[in-house]
Amino acid sequence: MLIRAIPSNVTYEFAEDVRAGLNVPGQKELPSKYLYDDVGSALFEVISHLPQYGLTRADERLLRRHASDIVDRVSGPVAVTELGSGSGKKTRWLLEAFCRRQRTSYYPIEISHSALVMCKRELSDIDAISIVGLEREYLDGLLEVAAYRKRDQRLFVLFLGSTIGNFDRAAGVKFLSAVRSILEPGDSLLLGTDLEKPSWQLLQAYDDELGVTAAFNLNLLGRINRQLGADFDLAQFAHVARLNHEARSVEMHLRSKRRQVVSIPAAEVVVEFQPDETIWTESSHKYSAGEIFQLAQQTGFRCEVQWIDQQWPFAENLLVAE
Ligand code: AVI
Repeated sequence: MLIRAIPSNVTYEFAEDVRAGLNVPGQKELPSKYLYDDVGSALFEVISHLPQYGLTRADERLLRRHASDIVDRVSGPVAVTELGSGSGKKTRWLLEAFCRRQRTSYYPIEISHSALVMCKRELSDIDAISIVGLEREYLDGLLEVAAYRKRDQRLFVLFLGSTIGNFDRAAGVKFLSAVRSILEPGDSLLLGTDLEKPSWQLLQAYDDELGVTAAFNLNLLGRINRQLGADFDLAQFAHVARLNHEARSVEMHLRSKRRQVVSIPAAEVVVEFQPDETIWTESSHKYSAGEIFQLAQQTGFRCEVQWIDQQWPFAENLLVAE
């Protein structure tokens, strides 16, 4: 597989975002995309196997069960691209179904180089596939894939795993509209969305008793220590999962156990934490099934079909660009 990387000053951007987020007056915050370095991605993989966290397995079940149906609804020559492919494991069923029909190009778009390498290892045994990985932010990668598109070829975009839930609702609308603006009428987007469920189930899913989600969250401070030379004492922070009923989301925070001062040399900042003060590291928004039809309409798509998992409320939605 080819991986197209562009030189970028990743550490500089990380330092800038850390400085800005920890200087926000009121609620300190860090962007959730930084949870996924090599350690964080490995911990997320473990989370996806936890009995309390059914999201990834529901996504996989739906894709496996409905792969042929999904693929049959996309006619003609197709290029497949995926925003945030991760290891690519759950995409296998769809790619196999496309490749049974015709030779298929697959463009995974990922900011993580190691995820692209895993993706190649996972999927390159499929017959009649060609894989070109793009080490890019989602929209930059999608613009590039659109530029490669051949005449009469449709784009089939995958945005799975309810990553849309990690955007707040307004940002989700903006993002899907931006995706739509890169597509042509008739192109499709398969969107995975985690659905609303009881509070107890959400709290267990985001604060498992083994402490894997806690480690996933705390690793963000570990990453800042490793990459930016900071002196966070991880034992002095605790993982917190909190429901936000108004936003219909679960939030992850890191709570300072005492007053402490942390220095982050590469971000040129010294940060003071009060006892119980938190850093907000992620929000995971949950949707109602009906809301997706409105979301599609609002962003220039039509939701053609929705498949819902019976064991864990999760929907796979096929959106067609109007
Ligand atoms: C990747 N994303 C959809 C996961 C979620 O459920 O929001 C990330 C995650 N955070 C804690 N556990 C899993």
